[in-house]
Amino acid sequence: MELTPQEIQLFRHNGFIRFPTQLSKDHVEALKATALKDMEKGVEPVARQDGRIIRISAVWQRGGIFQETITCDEILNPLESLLGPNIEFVLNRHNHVYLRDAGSTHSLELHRDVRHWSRTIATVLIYLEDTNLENGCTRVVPGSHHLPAFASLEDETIRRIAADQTIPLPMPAGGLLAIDSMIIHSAGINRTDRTRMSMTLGYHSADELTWEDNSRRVLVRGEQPYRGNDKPRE
Ligand SMILES: O=C(O)CCC(=O)C(=O)O
Repeated sequence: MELTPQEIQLFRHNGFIRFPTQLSKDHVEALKATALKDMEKGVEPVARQDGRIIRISAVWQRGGIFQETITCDEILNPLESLLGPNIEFVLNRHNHVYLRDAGSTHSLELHRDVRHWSRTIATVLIYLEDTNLENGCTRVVPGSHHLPAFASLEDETIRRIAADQTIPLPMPAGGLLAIDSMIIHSAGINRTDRTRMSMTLGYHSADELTWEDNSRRVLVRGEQPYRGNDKPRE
């Protein structure tokens, strides 16, 4: 399903959009089961907090259902409305599944994923469990992707403005949230005794000025056209 011109405009204006598509219940259960198995077995690379595995990284490289999810139509069809027909998946930003519990501290601080609008990515958050105010749904500052590129969240005024304007975005299991990664955002605190699992994926349009193969990106839709003006004429 494509996005409407209004949804595309809202994404550009606000810096986020809930996709009209969702992953099926079966897909979510299978993905969750595989991620939990990798966590139980400690399949590297993983991140730990207080000895517990709270994140599995390099999910593209794990293949199987992870790659099926990264390339599924439920994500790539609406993403194509934002990025155009040639889409690359970014291996070295996100590319992970988080299991957040009450003790998790990762990504709780308001932040941007990238530092400049000329190099932003579209991040898709896939919720593998319902997220809400209690278990720490994602929080965003609408429109903050337009703030000056190097507005630093270490600056006290910017931090106060961002904190005052943050809104929570509850999502159902299987729900897909796309953000412009320049948007100021964070995960919320999980105040329950249950987990909150989500997968985070970064995409951008295929770079028409990059000539060499880039081993840190994978083309997941369309083609890789080179349009540099040094291209030999046919
Ligand atoms: O999981 C979330 O709600 C936000 C994740 C996040 O901020 C990040 O991965 O940069």
